[in-house]
Amino acid sequence: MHNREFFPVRGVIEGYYGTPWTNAERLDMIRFLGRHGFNTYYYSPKDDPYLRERWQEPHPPEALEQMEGWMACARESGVRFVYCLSPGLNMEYADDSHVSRLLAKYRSMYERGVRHFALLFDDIPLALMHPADVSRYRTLAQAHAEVVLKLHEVIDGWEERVELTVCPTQYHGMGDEPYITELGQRLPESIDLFWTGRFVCSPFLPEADARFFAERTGHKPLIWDNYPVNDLAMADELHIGPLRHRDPGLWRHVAGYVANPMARAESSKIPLLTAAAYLRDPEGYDPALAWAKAVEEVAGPEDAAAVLRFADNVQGSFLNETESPALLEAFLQFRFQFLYGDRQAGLRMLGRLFADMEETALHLMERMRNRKLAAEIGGWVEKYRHWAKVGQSVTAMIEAGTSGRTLTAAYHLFRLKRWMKRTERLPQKVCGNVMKLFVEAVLLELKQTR
Ligand code: LTM
Repeated sequence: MHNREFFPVRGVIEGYYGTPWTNAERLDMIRFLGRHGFNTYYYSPKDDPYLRERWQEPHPPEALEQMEGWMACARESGVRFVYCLSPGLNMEYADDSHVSRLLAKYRSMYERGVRHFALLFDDIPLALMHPADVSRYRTLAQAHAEVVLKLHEVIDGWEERVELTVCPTQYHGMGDEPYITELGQRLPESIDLFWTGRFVCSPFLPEADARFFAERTGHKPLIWDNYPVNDLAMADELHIGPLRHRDPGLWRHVAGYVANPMARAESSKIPLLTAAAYLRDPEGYDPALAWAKAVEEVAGPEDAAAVLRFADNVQGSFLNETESPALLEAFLQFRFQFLYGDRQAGLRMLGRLFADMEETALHLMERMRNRKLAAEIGGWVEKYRHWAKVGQSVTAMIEAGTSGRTLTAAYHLFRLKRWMKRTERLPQKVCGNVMKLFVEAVLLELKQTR
């Protein structure tokens, strides 16, 4: 089957908290999306105040000028540009002047050429807050449906065809919660509803969940996948691992798939390329294979192996609990060699492992050709280099200790503790708990054999 037939909407929503992409990054990303089979880009950074807190005010002229550039770039790239507003922080739904201002803002963008709009009600209270709303509506869903339907009726009468997508306030869960069921049932099927799966960040997106959501709400969900985004509580994680655990048959029950990326635009391209592979062929999608290709494309063939070696240690996320699998396997092999096999061979292997780790870190920091990628992942690579130093101190300590050089062993123990302290001060999540547990196990062993 040709790729275009699986997911009608294949998009990216710039929908994270944090510094929005720069003008150049956004233009580059829109072109990248067009080249890789995506067909939609949603402009919705949480930190553009003119989309949220100050939704009633016009965008400053320079911002509008840039926006026209994004729209032109999207047209040339075969990508739909979707203009999103999130008025829910302070909108009074019962106030007709608020609804009129909302319409006026959409209309002003229509006049600039936008034909795809979204109204986002995420991350606001799941309750009516303004006294006038409380007295007019029975439920929040009723208020939201009224605003959406008014908007829909007006934009439906505009000269050219316009599409509207809505993000409900309850955008995660099963679809049978009172708010979302009511909202879905009040809105026509032609309006897509965003849904992030059972959770805000869903480790799995099963086909059956999407089907259930569609049955309860009357809308095939438009997946808003909160991967690779790493904002707020996830800020210390670097999400450059592949997309995982999205059912091969998901496409049967959804209106489309939209990924929320990281503020780090260049690094986001790696997981986004794996998402592109999934969208092209969900049934045949192989995360490891797609990942290797994605890294090669973004980092370039000369640096791909180093990026993959490093990236193996930053895979921990809500999508993947396995931390540093290659490192863990090496430690298990070392333990076996040290206790039951050739002790010296085990130590040599450990020495090589940590020397390679440091060399990989230096390669990425100093010699990687994609300098933008190097700058974006730099903090994590630095932590990886710190772990290499910890590992080198552990190895030297074991070597000295097991050959009776007690003073040297004590010196390396001192160095180890210093590197551990420095490393643990760095907030980035690298190697999960694998290095720390290895060091603790060695220190415990040392204590017991004293
Ligand atoms: O997921 C949705 C619909 N809204 C927000 C996003 O803006 C945010 O980026 C993600 C991840 O923190 N979580 C949300 O709730």
